[in-house]
Amino acid sequence: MTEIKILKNILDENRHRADDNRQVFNKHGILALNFIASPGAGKTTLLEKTIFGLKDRLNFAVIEGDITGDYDARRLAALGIPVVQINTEGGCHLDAGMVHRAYQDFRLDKVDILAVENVGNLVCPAEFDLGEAFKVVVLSVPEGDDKPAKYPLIFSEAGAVIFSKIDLLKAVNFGLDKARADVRRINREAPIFELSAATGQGMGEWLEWLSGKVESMKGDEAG
Ligand SMILES: Nc1nc2c(ncn2[C@@H]2O[C@H](COP(=O)(O)OP(=O)(O)OP(=O)(O)O)[C@@H](O)[C@H]2O)c(=O)[nH]1
Ligand SMILES: [Mg+2]
Repeated sequence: MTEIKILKNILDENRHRADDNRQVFNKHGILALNFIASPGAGKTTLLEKTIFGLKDRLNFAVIEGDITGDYDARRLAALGIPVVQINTEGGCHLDAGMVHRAYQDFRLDKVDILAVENVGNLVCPAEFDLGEAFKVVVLSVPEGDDKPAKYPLIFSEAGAVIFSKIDLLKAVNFGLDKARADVRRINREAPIFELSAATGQGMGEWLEWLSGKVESMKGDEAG
């Protein structure tokens, strides 16, 4: 029983901090996104291509979550945007407190989209709200079309789902219809994008949808 209480306290405290983060992001008109996927699903590559595609129109900042090292942070900093690396030193997810400390380094009035790349993991990050507007859950097709059915919690929480590495579809025998239907059973709302950050296929639709989200958020503020 004690263990259950401790976990509840951790999650309650995280929720309060996440609400504080959300207030800060809203105050500054920032669309905060929490990118979640298995290791190697293509989060950083997708972020590189997303930032490259929109950076003339929108200002990005990135918080990179990794167990150790700063490989991904260096890849994204090469695009000339502000990046903060968090190392969890073994932890399998980011929490709202870590994100709070990380964004102190940014000039928030200059940020339109704050992208958080969570630690590669399809399970642990599901429980920890960071204060994001929504979670972007990325499933690369080599991982298999059964993953939405096997890891339903994270797909149920997604504000957008991306089937990535679609260029590998034929080679890995991923059933798009099955995966789509399984996501829909779990999550009625989230748009599902099918794209390849490597070839650019499907990227246009994702970028258009994302910039529309920023516009509607800024519109809500003005109104
Ligand atoms: N074929 C193909 N390969 C891709 C695509 N996107 C990423 N990759 C490759 O997949 C591998 C992992 O990509 P990353 O972007 O580093 O994946 P990640 O999810 O950020 O990985 P972690 O941060 O370590 O969890 C790299 O070798 C990429 O080149 C894609 O659209 N198609
Ligand atoms: Mg990465």
